[in-house]
Amino acid sequence: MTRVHLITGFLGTGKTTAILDLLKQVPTGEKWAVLVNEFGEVGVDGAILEASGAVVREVPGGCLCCVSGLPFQMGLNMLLAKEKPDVLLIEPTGLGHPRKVLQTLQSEHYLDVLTAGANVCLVDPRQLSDPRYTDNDTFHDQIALADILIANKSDLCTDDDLRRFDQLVSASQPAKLAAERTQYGHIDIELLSLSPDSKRLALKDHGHHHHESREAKAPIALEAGEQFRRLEGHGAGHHSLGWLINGDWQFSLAQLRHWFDQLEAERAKALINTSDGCYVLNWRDGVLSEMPTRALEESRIEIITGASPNADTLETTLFACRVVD
Ligand SMILES: Nc1nc2c(ncn2[C@@H]2O[C@H](COP(=O)(O)OP(=O)(O)O)[C@@H](O)[C@H]2O)c(=O)[nH]1
Ligand SMILES: [Mg+2]
Repeated sequence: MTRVHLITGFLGTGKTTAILDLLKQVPTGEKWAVLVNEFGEVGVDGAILEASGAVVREVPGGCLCCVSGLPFQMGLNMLLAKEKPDVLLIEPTGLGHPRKVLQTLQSEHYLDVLTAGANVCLVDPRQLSDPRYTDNDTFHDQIALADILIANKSDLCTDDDLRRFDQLVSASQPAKLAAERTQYGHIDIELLSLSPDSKRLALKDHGHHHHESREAKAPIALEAGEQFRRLEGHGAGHHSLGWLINGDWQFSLAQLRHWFDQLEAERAKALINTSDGCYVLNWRDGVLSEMPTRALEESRIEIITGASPNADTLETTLFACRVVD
């Protein structure tokens, strides 16, 4: 039996960071795997997790709850059959609704292979006073369905932000199994051994507006000789714009920083080959974080915006950051 945990949280709250940290705590002899679903078409998180050596399966393009179910189930079935992990962590897109995923995992089909572990929701407490989040049903449902609530990014929070988080926890019905403040997604692996409350899934639906139906596709890669591919998508009131770029292309890190500085978006991330080496670039609320990573076969960039992005302009300015010798 594989114990499965959903790691939820809105865009950029620190889900991938938390998973990377949990994987470092896995006791020797145990096998943990990750299934990651991204809103964008290009898929960056899967590659970030893979670069850390984790067993990963990726379902890009859409929200797990709305993709017709099949690509998700196929991804899940293949991962379970091939890897037989002791524990499976699922990172749904920050725009995704967890209920359908939980229902699928608890369906008859998986009775013999999966046991429900505690579900974790990461919250950036600063968002608790921001109507962009507090007016969003998915935001509330992610919190309601979680067994464990984590206040991440506490280094960036004011006392008021943290107080709002504490109030949220004490007002939660049924009570949360655990609630913690943390930074950089650090969660004690022991917390995941807590048994979840099976009644939580029966909670009233906050009124999930089904996103436009989108097919999740298999993870994509460039064809031999292909230089780049641009991929666009939309759903849940958001747009995704991304590029897969031949790994031979090198970008100037300084110029990329400038490009991100000019960016107007909800979220952006990249795995990219630069003249200073390969990097994971993570952009959120105007702040860019940089982390060196191993050599890449191809670069991947993904932007999520509210309004429809000007893809041609963004592409021209992005490609102008390329170092051509
Ligand atoms: N300052 C600060 N940054 C964080 C913390 N946790 C994560 N981050 C950064 O937030 C960005 C988004 O994190 P990520 O794990 O990709 O979020 P996800 O979209 O929920 O998977 C990354 O640049 C992280 O390094 C934290 O506790 N404090
Ligand atoms: Mg992520």
